Amino acid sequence: MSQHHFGQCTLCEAMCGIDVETDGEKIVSIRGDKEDPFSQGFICPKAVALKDIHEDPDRLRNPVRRAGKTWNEVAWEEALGEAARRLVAIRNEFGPQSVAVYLGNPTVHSLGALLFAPLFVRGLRSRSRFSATSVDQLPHMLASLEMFGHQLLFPVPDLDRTDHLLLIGSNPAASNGSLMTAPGVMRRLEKLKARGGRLVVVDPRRTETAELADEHIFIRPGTDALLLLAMLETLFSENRVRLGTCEPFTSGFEELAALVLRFPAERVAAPTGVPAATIKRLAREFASSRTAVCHGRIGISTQEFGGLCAWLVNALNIVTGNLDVPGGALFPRPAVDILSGHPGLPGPGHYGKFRSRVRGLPEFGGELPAAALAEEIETPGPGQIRALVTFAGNPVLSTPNGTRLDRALSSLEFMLSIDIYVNETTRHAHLILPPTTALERDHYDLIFPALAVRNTAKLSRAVFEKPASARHDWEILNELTWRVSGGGVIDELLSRAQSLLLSQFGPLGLVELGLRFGPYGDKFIPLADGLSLKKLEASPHGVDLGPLEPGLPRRLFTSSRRIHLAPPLFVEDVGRLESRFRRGRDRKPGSLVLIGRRDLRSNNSWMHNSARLAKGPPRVTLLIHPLDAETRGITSGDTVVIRSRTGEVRAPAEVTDRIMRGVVSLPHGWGHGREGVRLSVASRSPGVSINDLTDDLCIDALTGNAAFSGISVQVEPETPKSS
Ligand SMILES: Nc1nc2c(c(=O)[nH]1)N[C@H]1C(S)=C(S)[C@@H](COP(=O)(O)OP(=O)(O)OC[C@H]3O[C@@H](n4cnc5c(=O)[nH]c(N)nc54)[C@H](O)[C@@H]3O)O[C@H]1N2
Ligand SMILES: Nc1nc2c(c(=O)[nH]1)N[C@H]1C(S)=C(S)[C@@H](COP(=O)(O)OP(=O)(O)OC[C@H]3O[C@@H](n4cnc5c(=O)[nH]c(N)nc54)[C@H](O)[C@@H]3O)O[C@H]1N2
Ligand code: SF4
Ligand SMILES: [Mo]
Repeated sequence: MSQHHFGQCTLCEAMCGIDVETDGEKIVSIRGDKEDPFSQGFICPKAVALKDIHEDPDRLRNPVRRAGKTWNEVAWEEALGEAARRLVAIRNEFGPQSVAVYLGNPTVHSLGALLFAPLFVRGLRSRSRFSATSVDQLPHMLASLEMFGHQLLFPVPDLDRTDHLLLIGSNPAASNGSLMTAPGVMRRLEKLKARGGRLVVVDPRRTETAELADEHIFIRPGTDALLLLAMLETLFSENRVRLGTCEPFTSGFEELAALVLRFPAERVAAPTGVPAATIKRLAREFASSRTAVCHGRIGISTQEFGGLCAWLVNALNIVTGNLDVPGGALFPRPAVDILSGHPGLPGPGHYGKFRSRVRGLPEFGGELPAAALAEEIETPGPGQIRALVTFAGNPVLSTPNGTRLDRALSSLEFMLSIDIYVNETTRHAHLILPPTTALERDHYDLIFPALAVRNTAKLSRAVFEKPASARHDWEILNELTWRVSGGGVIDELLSRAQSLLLSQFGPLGLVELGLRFGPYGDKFIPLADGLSLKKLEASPHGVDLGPLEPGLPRRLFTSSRRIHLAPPLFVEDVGRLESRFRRGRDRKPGSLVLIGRRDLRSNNSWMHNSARLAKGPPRVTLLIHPLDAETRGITSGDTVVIRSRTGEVRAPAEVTDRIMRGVVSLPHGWGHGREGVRLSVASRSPGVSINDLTDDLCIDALTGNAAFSGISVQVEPETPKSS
């Protein structure tokens, strides 16, 4: 007899509702849940691949230990004991900083990991903490911290009500949206257009999203901060600014006004490649629209001026009166409020409290930039990293200068990976501990409701009971935590007691507390009507809690309870931007500028082992403009060699005018041809890694975030054509 299980897809940020039909242990189908009030039946092709992950014969199901090039299964107790012993031994000999940890992207998509990884990391007592944050949204987090007082207080575009959406460096047609949880985002954009709204896309590539837009504007990679400053200059000098409802609690208006005057559109037209008249028109159209919202993502955050861009996007929304109003950018009100300050949940955050040992890069929220990981492993001296734990991360493919990190990992004295595959990163581990995966665990999303375009709540129960021999990620983390925590007998006892208590509660027990004490909760008052796990259990498709609503200044976390429009950190960084462009972009003659891209049927570096997603024409191609191709004697399909300071790769060329002249694009997440990778499907079309070309020295110096966009490369045919 078949059964239907309703839940949430946890592969990306969109939180789509899924309907998984099973027959015993078999998955019959995975479809969109039509009754999910938020996603209304939408799913993308990746959801169906949850089945492939579940059934993948290459997926690890038991701990494995590496002996040279072979892997042998080990019992859980033995593996956990050994892992902890080796980490503690290295810490005892070389000090706490010698043991590092890297948390990857799927950490935020697992309730158990999200709650228990921070405890494990704290237990390690090391400052050598890294995560995918610093190859992703760190600039946005710094902007939130500096402007609104909390690293996770993100203004979210009110997609379903806005009259004008300006998207900069974001391609939801492929990514399904980011820092903007909106299942079926392209349907929502179509509706925006249908109700007479305007969609404008600024991107060095005419993306699939740009194809839908009313207007697409090419921009030179890495110059968005200049564009945004010039848009603001137009608005200030033409007296088109208004703070609207935020006026009583916004400071820094005069400073911002004075600063942007240095950036008239005429001054930035050449470096950005956007004509002055276009910049002014963009600004005027934005400001004169009844409601408007600007949203920037990966393209503006993983670049040399990511911090400035994230700040200026917020500033544009604020000075046009579009913050905290319907149709503009609003702060969600999630049912479990992760900003509430509950113990175990992230605090407001901090920046620059300490710096990395080798390059002096700033910490953010207690983490160091991933771009510094390799040098911290390679550079001798006190504090050198000698052991590494990776959790759900593949930094060899996902962080800049992956080649260098790849080499560095092989020099570690000990490496532990908590991961489900032997891939480019985990192949270096001495031990791999595999947790259960999405369909085997309960889920309640703690992060993405705080980024969602509508307030909703949903509980997903595990589709399958986990096999008796399997462990959930939180169980693994919890076991490791008490084993590594001990600073003495008392510490160890306390830590063990905490661990026992937490394992009694389990992740859902903690969610229950958050729900009932949360903004929609019953506060445990008898007979009170409010959200609880039981209520959610009774609504398997999820609960709609309504559109986003204004919430300022109550929601602000700044000590002044004001929005800081011109935080000193950003104001100072404008000097770096100016001198960068005064100097000109120091590029070798004939060089091109490399950017990345995403593909709808891929998920960063790790879903290429699903045959249904991997099929089709090769996706790792170099997009190049016809004029750039012509001067180099390149035609579509030719293999080209792409070189940068850090490395070289080969890929077929795809000549297209969808990419700006002077710019080339490769997708990220491929490069599965490395020796020892155990991904049988992915290895058949391995592609190459763009991060063998990106540079660990190219970062946003303010935030330490990786600058993937704007890498200078040389491109030539592998075999020059004879003329
Ligand atoms: N050039 C370039 N580089 C980029 C980007 C870019 O745009 N351009 N994007 C960046 C961004 S935004 C991100 S978020 C990062 C991602 O970078 P990472 O987080 O380092 O890497 P992922 O590719 O997400 O790899 C996820 C890992 O988790 C494992 N995994 C999958 N599911 C589970 C699970 O349930 N539990 C555990 N324990 N492990 C699991 C997979 O096997 C894989 O090893 O890449 C960044 N790198
Ligand atoms: N299918 C799929 N979905 C995903 C992922 C995936 O790998 N595959 N990854 C998930 C993750 S971890 C994240 S963080 C999100 C990211 O979500 P998005 O931010 O939407 O990611 P991208 O599709 O990479 O879009 C970034 C865009 O920025 C453009 N760009 C590059 N450089 C510049 C620049 O200098 N200026 C401007 N203005 N634009 C620039 C690129 O051409 C690209 O179109 O996607 C998530 N969803
Ligand atoms: S867009 Fe696709 S991957 Fe993302 S949550 Fe929805 S179905 Fe899952
Ligand atoms: Mo990401």
